[in-house]
Amino acid sequence: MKRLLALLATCATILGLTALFSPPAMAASGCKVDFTVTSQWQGGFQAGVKVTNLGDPVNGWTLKFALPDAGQKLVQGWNATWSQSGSTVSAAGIDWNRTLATGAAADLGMVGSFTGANPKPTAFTLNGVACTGSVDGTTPPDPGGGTTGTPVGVNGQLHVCGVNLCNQYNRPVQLRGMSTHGLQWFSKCYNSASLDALANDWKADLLRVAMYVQESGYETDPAGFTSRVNGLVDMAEARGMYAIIDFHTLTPGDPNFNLDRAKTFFASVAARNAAKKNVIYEIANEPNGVSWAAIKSYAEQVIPVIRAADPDAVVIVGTRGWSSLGVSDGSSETEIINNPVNATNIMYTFHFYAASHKDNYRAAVSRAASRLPLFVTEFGTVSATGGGSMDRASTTAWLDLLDQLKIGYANWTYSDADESSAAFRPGTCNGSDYSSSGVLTESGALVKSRISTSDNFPTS
Ligand code: IDC
Repeated sequence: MKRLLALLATCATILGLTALFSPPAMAASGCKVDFTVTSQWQGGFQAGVKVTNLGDPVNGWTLKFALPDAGQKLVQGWNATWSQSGSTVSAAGIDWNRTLATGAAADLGMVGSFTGANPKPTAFTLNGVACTGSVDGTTPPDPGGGTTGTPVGVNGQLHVCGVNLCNQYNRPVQLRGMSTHGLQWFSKCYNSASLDALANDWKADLLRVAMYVQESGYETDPAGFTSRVNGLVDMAEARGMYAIIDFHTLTPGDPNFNLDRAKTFFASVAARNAAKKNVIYEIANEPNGVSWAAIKSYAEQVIPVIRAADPDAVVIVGTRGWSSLGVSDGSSETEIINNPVNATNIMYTFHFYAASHKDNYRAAVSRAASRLPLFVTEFGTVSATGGGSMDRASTTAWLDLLDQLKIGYANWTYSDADESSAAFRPGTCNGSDYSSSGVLTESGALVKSRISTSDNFPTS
């Protein structure tokens, strides 16, 4: 009987009747095009063309559109293979942007000539399907609450799977984003304009909210800081970004010093944010001068408080020696592997400052990555003081390694602090421009160029 069915299936395939034996493939298609004229002059214009794939992932695409005037010509185009036939312009994806996951976008650009009043093209299609901003002509489902196609919209609730962070399709993802500076000092840097820039220009997946506990932080005004953190969680959520709530302990280095404060704080933020998909909890920034056993004991008291209120969120646990997996204290990741925190759905923190932490730290991360789920919740391109010169070579080596291992990261800092680790030049946060290249420091420019590349999050 089996053989007969197989024979029938083969005949059907030959006859092109596969559809009788298997359900028809229902590929969802849909796209959105943002065509922005960035400059215009007598008879010419330059435009940015952002193509977002709203349908199933595509491997190879052609964008087509019609130029409104007869005399209008494509003069030059970039980030695609461009051509013109009559009034139709075509742009085909190239090596590095030919694959577009659901929600992924390619940024193209063109220069055109025109004679009429309006250079804006019409009738955009992607692989022959009209780009109406919806999927198959219907209103797209909106998993992210107004944030379709964003990191949270695509990935949904995260969880730890093996040594990776996985999305709602149970596939590993790497989140790349920025850390705030201390909220007690740099609140003015976190507003609608700066978070829009982080989501739209930096294309960040993640905002780490660094709430210092000491140094004029949480301990001085628990209610005020708790509410500031919640406000930033909401602002990240509205833009489809994840938020890491960082209980930024630093001095003293023993997290148990703040155990009661941690329980109070996390009980409150976990209850308040339990229904959200974008929250990750980081329970101790950088334990130092303290044993792994003491950190583990702290974690095993704080994690149940979070779980009681928000059972499915990922929790990240700081490690010994300023979250160096113990390396800065002359130890190593083996103390954690041999005595892990007794909890599920957790990751361990690793921090580095590229000018201070090099090959032996990279070796530790490479070894640990196959045994422990790791998240680089903080790193600097400079020295561990947060200042000094940027180390481009070491930063690049680090970020290449993290990309390869799919380890998420957040850079210290998305602020205009007068120190070389800051992404913005001093004074930037007094204004409203967070987008132009003129406001970036050397570190900001490097990190932005790394974070803003396409995520290609897996969706099946
Ligand atoms: C630094 C800030 C600096 C501030 C200091 C206060 O950059 O402006 O005066 O904290 O404690 C860390 C810490 C992080 C440090 C950063 C740079 O998590 O709080 O920020 N760093 O020193 N670990 C390694 C480096």
